[in-house]
Amino acid sequence: MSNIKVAIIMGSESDAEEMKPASEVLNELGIKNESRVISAHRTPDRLREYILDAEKNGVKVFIGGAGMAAALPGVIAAHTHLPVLGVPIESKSLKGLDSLLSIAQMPPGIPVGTLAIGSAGSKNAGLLAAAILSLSDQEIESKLKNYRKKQSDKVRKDPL
Ligand code: RP5
Repeated sequence: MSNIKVAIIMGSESDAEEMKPASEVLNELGIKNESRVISAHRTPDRLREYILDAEKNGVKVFIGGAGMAAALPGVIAAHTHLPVLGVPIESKSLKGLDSLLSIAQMPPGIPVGTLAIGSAGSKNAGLLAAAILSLSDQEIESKLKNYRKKQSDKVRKDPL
């Protein structure tokens, strides 16, 4: 892992499509990131090792995407003091409400910043990671401001 600032971890390969907007927006802002499939319950040892290595190698923000019981973001947060952003994956049976409540309802002491369900949350997790990095990186700050300006400029001013 070299120069990677944001580590995106998802619980299953089946989460990849919904998690893609996070890496896309980070790439657009020129922020190095890497996406991995590591499950909190199927590969717990691999998860712990990855988080500890990532911290040592200079990762600053973790994004965790998971569905159903969605323990992953909380387990990431258990292993690091760095900011962890959680993306609830839209599950089949409960449409992601299960994942949302699991990720948002962290007991006090170990926080996970919880985003919206699915690809909207994933994109916002990427943008929020960029905002966190912008606190100590002027280049990211200016790219993020420019991204926001372009977004504002696209909103129609004339009446429909
Ligand atoms: C969670 O269980 C994953 O994040 C995924 O959203 C869900 C189902 O996983 P698969 O059975 O599709 O691998 O751990």
